[in-house]
Amino acid sequence: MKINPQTVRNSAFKRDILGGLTAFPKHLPSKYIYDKKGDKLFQEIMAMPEYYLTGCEFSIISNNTETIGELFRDRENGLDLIELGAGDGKKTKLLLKYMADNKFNFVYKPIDISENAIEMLTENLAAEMPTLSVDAEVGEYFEVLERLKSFDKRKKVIMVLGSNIGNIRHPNAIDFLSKLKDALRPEDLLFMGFDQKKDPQIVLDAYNDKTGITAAFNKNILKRINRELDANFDIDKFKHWESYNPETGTAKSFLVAIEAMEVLISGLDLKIHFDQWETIHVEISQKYDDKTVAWLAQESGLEIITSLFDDKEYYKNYIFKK
Ligand code: AVI
Repeated sequence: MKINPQTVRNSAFKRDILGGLTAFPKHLPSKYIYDKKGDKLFQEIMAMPEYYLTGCEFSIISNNTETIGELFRDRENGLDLIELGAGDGKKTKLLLKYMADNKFNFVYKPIDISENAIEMLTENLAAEMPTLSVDAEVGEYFEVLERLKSFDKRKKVIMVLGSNIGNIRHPNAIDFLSKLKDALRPEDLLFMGFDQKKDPQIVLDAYNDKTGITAAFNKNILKRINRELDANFDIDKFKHWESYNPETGTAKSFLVAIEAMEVLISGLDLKIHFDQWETIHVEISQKYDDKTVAWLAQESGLEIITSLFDDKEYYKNYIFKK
């Protein structure tokens, strides 16, 4: 029997929504925010002045393009540049341009969970850099990690930008980094962005913009459940709430029910009760420091070669090897 991947995805979606909304306290996986509308809202978030992460990482890569590019280079056999969570590729293009201009022999392999993001990126690269070798894939990080091992004919560099690792808790981050390490050979590199601990107000503002874009992004998960699972969440009855614990470096996004209510999710044959002020925890955005990154690396069997940062040290990109 042939299994349709869309069916598998739908059943994982159903299982995760059911599990999260019947748990106490309630929670939902942030990866489900990213449908077409969620992708668009995330683009808007990245363009907001409060969301410093994108600008900081862009400045790190643009100020150090040559250093990074030359660390990646393999003059003999070339390399595969694999990007997990490629998004719109704006920052990566700086490196791709350097590598293309300096006659690197390489293939760029962007991988993203969003079909929509991959489609837009490949179209855009075909228009802007038509001679580039691009081999894009849609998939979840953990699914593709296994496949990465088969890229063993020549040097590979794996990139995870945008502090995407911050959306998972430390034990899962160690698991993720350990799996990445298993996919690396001694000559391979891992280039990863980690948002840093800083003035707590700056972190809070980044996830609680006055224009309400982040609130709309967070609430998009309820809209998606309404649409895909025939539910009747009244979006206006939920308030976006951000917290940041400067001790642990964990920012958390919640949706808070402003009044008691019942929600029917027909696709799950489920009625859920919300007490007034009951929460749904939707996302964590972990902030780091050098000690924490060194600890994560040690726990995962990785070695830090170097780190690069912006002038305010809000954000750091670390280069690891096995
Ligand atoms: C994708 N990820 C790293 C973003 C973050 O900063 O945690 C998602 C996001 N959520 C709200 N704003 C941005």
